[in-house]
Amino acid sequence: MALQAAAVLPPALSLHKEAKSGASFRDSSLFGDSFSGHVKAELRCKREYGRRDGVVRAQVTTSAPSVTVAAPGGKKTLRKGSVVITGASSGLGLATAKALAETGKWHVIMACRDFLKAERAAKSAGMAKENYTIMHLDLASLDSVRQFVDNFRQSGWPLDVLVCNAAVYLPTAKEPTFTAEGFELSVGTNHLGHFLLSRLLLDDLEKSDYPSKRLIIVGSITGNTNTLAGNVPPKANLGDLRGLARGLSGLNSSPMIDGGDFDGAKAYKDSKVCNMLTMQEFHRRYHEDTGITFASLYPGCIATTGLFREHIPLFRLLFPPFQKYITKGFVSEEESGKRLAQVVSDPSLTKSGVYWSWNKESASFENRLSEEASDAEKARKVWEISEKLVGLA
Ligand code: NDP
Ligand code: PMR
Repeated sequence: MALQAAAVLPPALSLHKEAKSGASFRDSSLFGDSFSGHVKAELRCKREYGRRDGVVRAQVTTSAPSVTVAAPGGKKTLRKGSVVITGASSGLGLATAKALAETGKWHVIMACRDFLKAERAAKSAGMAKENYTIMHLDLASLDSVRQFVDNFRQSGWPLDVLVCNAAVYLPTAKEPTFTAEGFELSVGTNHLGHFLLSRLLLDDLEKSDYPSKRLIIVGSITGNTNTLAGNVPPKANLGDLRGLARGLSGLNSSPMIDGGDFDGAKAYKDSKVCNMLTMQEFHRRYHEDTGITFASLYPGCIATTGLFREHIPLFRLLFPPFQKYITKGFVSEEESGKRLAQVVSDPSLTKSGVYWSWNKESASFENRLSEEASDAEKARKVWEISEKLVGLA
């Protein structure tokens, strides 16, 4: 029946039969549907926002984003899930978008700062047009984050899962650079941009009728000092948060969370600690009331991604073989994408407040965070200071 339905409908209205529930060492310079008579299908106008030459442009496409169908036997089949992934134009984000899109069970909203790059990336990854929408988001601008939220709401897509994945890593920078609002760029983008985005989109997640709603923030081993990788200097350390409390502006205060001198590699690792603390604070504040699953993860060392674009060429040459043959922590972009896609959609990964990792057989397990990355009092303080910085308190 479902097949017949799909055959008579235009491609943009094809229905998806779902079998499963979706509930389912400084100097580091070297390494420096089933179908019944009661199908309710809606044609919605989708606007895809692109930015070229600084101009935000709107494109209109049609598709059927949300088809929930009651089968005659009373069994419900699941509509397509709708997932927003930040930084889906390369690396882990793109691989995850591709893995989810390929299932035919997910529509991926690729939230990216470079519309054209994202479009090319989706095409070259072989993603079918009806499985994704690109929307502009620059996490280094809080105005852009707010604009994205408005645009997303106008688009009509539900929000079932939000993946905060985008990041910058500036290990060779001698001087700090800043976001539009004047926050040091790594913490401003990786933590504060995502903090505002996820706080604003929490309502949208809560409204979703999808069986398993999830908010996922990508963490990392390098922010966890209970690991060998996390002990490679400079180590993550948020200190007493004095720099964060003063706004990371670098003007009359430090650009670093702990109030110290600027260090790009440390700023990245500190931002990952903030990401992991934020996920746990979300869990404590909202899981029980909303039923949303909050999770973080370390996807493995994806040594080939654009994250290392600012590093010296020798590092980029030696880092992949070092991780493949020495630490054996290497994971391909494709494999890392499958891992994050699991955290998005696997019915067995619904536990909230978990930091997921994978063992050598590529099986997921609940990992332990470092003392600092699991410090509830610090998480509360980071939350409270961050909400002031982004204008929520
Ligand atoms: P990539 O550089 O390939 O991807 C990062 C993405 O973030 C890109 O799409 C980039 O956009 C986007 N981005 C950067 N700045 C902004 C911004 N201001 N606004 C919107 N998007 C932005 O790196 P990875 O895929 O490796 O990193 C993805 C995540 O995985 C990060 O959170 C990282 O911390 C984490 N991670 C990575 C590991 C690794 O070994 N690579 C290990 C552990 C965690 P653009 O394409 O336009 O540059
Ligand atoms: Mg690391 C089991 C050992 C292990 C793992 C899993 C990683 C992951 N790294 C390990 C060990 C080491 N690294 C050792 C022994 C060294 C000293 C030679 C080392 C060095 C090193 C450097 C210089 N490693 C790095 C760098 C980076 O610049 C990367 C970084 O810290 O980015 C913030 C990095 C990484 N090592 C990893 C992972 C996953 C990274 C990328 C970090 C991230 O995205 O969080």
